[in-house]
Amino acid sequence: MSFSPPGTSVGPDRRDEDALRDRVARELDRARRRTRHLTEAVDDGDLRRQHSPLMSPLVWDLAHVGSQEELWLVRDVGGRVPLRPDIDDLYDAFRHARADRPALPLLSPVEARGYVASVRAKVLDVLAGVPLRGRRLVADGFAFGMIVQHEQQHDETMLATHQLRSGEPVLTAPPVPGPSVPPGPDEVLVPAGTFTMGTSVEPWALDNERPGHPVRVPAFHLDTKAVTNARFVEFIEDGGYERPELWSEEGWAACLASALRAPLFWRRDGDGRWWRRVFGRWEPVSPEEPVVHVSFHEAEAFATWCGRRLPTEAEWERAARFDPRSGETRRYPWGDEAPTDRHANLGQRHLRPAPAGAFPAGTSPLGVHQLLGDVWEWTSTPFRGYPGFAAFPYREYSEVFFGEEYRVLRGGSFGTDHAVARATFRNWDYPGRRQIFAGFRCARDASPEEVD
Ligand code: AVJ
Ligand code: FE
Repeated sequence: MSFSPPGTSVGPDRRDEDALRDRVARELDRARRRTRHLTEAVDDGDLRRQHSPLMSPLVWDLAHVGSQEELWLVRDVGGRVPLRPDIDDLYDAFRHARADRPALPLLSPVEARGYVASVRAKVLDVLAGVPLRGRRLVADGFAFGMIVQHEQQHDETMLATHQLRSGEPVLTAPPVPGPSVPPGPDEVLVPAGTFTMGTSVEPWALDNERPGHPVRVPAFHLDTKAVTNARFVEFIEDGGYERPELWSEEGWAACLASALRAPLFWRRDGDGRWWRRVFGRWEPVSPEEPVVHVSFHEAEAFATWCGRRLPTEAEWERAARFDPRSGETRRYPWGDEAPTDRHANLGQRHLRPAPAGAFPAGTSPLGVHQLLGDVWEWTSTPFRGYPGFAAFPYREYSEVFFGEEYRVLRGGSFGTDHAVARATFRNWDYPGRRQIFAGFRCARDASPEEVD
């Protein structure tokens, strides 16, 4: 583990730093293996093609990952000369809308692969020499952690592009586990109380998760499971998509404009059975799986239909972090231990969400299943900075997106890596979007007699 020559005295700080360097290198490599898996599964034509106007060509994501890595780790952290300053503009997400990216003079697949590999070689050289303390950008390996999370998030975006693409299926994964415990009651009462929302101590937490701050949450009921396909079919069959009173004004306008009838990727056969396309394969809709590929508007209409509502972001995080035994705020629903394969359906190990009860080790103390993994969960809260927010290291990561037009999603999906899926991690999208791996669970206010 230590790279010091024999005879050199190595203090504990130095040894910790070497262990951190090893961890950073492993995390960078894990992200890169996933990127390669996603970009080697299809041919060059497919890599350059735009599979949906909502998405970039996969070859853009690939070189963009390298370009961000070069910008932060080679130039800023390493103080080295840029490899390709001429391509900065092409891979600046703010310069070109996704829909316009296929027309740009992008690097070819072979050039993009060469570019990301050269950047990575330089980064590993920088990593070997840079102190991981002192300057805030490098303290605890933050900038490296940020770039790992950036690549993993683009990997999830590329996975969403794979789900949108038509043609022969190219991705495979083992089936999800079934429930190994009965899911128990449908909802739990989360008692009123104050918890620490966000974090000031998680070393790789991004700016929008900071700082940790106390939030008081009134008592509320939360579903122990994400809404299933079976329940969503009931909503459809009960005229959910035909009843404006169930929808917000904006939601109903979106429903009419896109003639919504069902979640994205669903179709009904002549016998009235529902099918859904999963990474290129048509299959009967699985009743017990969480519904996925619904917009915030669809989630909200469903909740209204069953006399409920979506949880706020603070309610969601309290349910995910509050330990009723100690009264403390923890890192994960199951405690402070980092996620393993036993805790949650994360990291693209499977290509679909799992039914409730499949990951009993990840259940919260109150009995809420699978808050992390499976599907991103829509909350009712617009994306805003926490009190005391300060953009770091750049405004374009979070701050420029703050405002009423985005809603926050929590918890991560089957396609989210555990380097990203913290209980404090915040995702956001437009309320009408359905291409991400998003579902939801419902909540409702507690009545006064239920509150002590
Ligand atoms: C946090 C998933 C909304 O994909 O736009 C990627 C993550 N930021 N590159 C996005 C991100 C810069 C971001 N989301
Ligand atoms: Fe990006």
